[in-house]
This record gives sequence, C-alpha cells and structure tokens, in this order.
Amino acid sequence: MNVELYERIWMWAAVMLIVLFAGTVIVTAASDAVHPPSHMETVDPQALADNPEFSNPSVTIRQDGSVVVSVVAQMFSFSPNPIEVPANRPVTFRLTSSDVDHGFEIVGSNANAMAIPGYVSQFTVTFTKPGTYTIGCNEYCGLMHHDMAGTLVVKDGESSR
Ligand SMILES: [Cu+2]
Repeated sequence: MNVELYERIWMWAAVMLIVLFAGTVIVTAASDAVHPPSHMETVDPQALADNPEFSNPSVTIRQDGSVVVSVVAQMFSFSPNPIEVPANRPVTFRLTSSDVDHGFEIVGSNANAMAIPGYVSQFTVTFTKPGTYTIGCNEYCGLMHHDMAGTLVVKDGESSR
C-alpha cells in the first residue's frame, strides 16, 4: 500500500502527540501521586453519632495553623452552620453525608465536592477574600433540596481561636 509522504508525516506527528500526552499524564500521576479527590476514606454513615470526628462536626485549628472543617450533610442542611474560617490560611474540608448524596458548593469559589454517605470527601482551599459565602447543595437530594444551603464566613486578620 502506498501512503503519501505528507500523510505519513502527519500520521507520525499524531502518534508522537499521543505518546507525549499519555506520557505526561503517566509521569505526572506517578511523580505527584495523583489520585481522585474522594473515595479514599470510608466512614459508616449509620454510625456517625459514634464517630469521634463527625458526631460533632466543627472547625478545628491544627498546631501548624491550618484549619480543618468537618461537615455532615443531611436532608436538608449542613452541619456546622455557619462555618467560620480565617482568611489566607489553608482550610481543609472533610465532608460526609448521613443519608443521601449531597453537593457542597461554596458559591464564588472553586470549592465544589459531593458529600456521599459512606465516604469522606476532602479538599483544601485558601480563601483570600473575607466575607460571607453561600454554600449550596447542587445534587438533587429530595423535596426540600432547593432550600438546602449553608453559610461560610471568612474572617480577616484573625490569628487563632
Ligand atoms: Cu440537595
């Protein structure tokens, strides 16, 4: 079979691009230990009341000054509410649900994750703009889903509480 030179050049260029892109994904996944942001940690959704972290979901400040927020989503609210965190510090959210799938989207930021019964979803954000943010559930979870919202207060210039 005769393949034109130009055709062959483009075929090889396409193959090289595929190898380059696939190689980039594999190398960065290995070097940065990339993994999906959730489903790494499980929790018994029926026993949240006995769970040391989720029985009383709250904001904790670690020794190094970073902030951890444990959140339980349930029909049709988030706990704790409101959530108060300091500005300009990494805030790690740890979400779970006690009933059905819920969404957890901090409007006006790039924080958006699902709260799934049985799993802990975790992500870290640093808020640079103090103010009040709305947290919305963006996964349909039942009759009052449209009413399921929380409040995040980002406070400026606070050292620790
Ligand atoms: Cu919902």
